Amino acid sequence: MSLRDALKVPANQITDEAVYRERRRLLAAFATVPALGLSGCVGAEPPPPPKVTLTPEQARSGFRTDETLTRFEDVTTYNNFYEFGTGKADPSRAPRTLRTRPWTVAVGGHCAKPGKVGVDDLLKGLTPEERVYRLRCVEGWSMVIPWLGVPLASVLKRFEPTSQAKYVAFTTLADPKQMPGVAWSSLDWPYREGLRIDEAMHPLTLLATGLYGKPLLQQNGAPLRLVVPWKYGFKSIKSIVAIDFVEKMPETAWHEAQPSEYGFFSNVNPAVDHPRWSQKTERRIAGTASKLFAERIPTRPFNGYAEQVAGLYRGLDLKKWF
Ligand SMILES: Nc1nc2c(c(=O)[nH]1)N[C@H]1C(S)=C(S)[C@@H](COP(=O)(O)O)O[C@H]1N2
Ligand SMILES: [Mo]
Repeated sequence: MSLRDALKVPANQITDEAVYRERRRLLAAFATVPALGLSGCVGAEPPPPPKVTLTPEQARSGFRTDETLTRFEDVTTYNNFYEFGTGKADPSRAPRTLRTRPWTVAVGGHCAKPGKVGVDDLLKGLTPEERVYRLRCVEGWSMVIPWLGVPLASVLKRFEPTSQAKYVAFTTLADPKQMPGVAWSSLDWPYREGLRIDEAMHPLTLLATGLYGKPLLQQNGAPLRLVVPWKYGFKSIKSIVAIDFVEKMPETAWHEAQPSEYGFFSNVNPAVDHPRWSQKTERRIAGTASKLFAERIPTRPFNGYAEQVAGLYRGLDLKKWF
């Protein structure tokens, strides 16, 4: 039996959040053993990222768009949040069981100042900025959303990541008392995601706390979630309780569930199809148009953010490292 199997305890037998966190940390430790077969290459790590500098003006150009915004009603009722059910309407219909205060984020791994921080302390001194970003989902729909949040980099820097911090691993709360979906085995909880350190530090990467000027609703990942606009939607992990600086590419919930369909990078790429469907076009859920009848539009490389992020992947085979 592998360590991973040994750690698989049915979610409904666990009530203590601390048990989840410990299990998550053990899983992270296990992820350093070269047996995960990411992208079909057992234990393989991609080449180190190139050094890239982006001018503030180049970065800012990514936050602005004249595209029609997705309506608040659609952003808050057509969701993916498996902790509250697998249907798009389930998260907004779920009872408001998530307690978003007090809310603690544990920051650890390769950094000089690890610690447990309350969400308000984590964000102290940072003024949320509005940034309009597209969220492009892997099943072929997209939204244009005015997010409210802080650059993830400004938060991560406080913990002083060391040179061994090559990746950042994120973990969602997994408390069946607050999240009914965690009692079902749609995914192996807790939901986990990861970014390479340069992706996490990129000025387009946002730790979002709200949208349309209001605090995040439960269904959108209250009290804080990631927004990585050039990647497929599942990278934008919700309701984060742990952030770890790690040396090896961390395992992620969707990659673990279906490695051939969900790669670690998951950069929006019309040239790389999902094994079960094309990724060349998307339906934009925006304006007053019914989402069901929205016209298909061509999907752009990096979700339209190539100017800001393509440099991060210079020399990387995007078909191999999808
Ligand atoms: N914890 C957690 N985060 C998650 C998910 C989830 O099921 N659980 N779904 C992801 C997927 S697949 C998408 S497309 C986006 C959807 O975000 P939205 O509902 O705010 O549009 O959240 C992502 N973050
Ligand atoms: Mo998604």
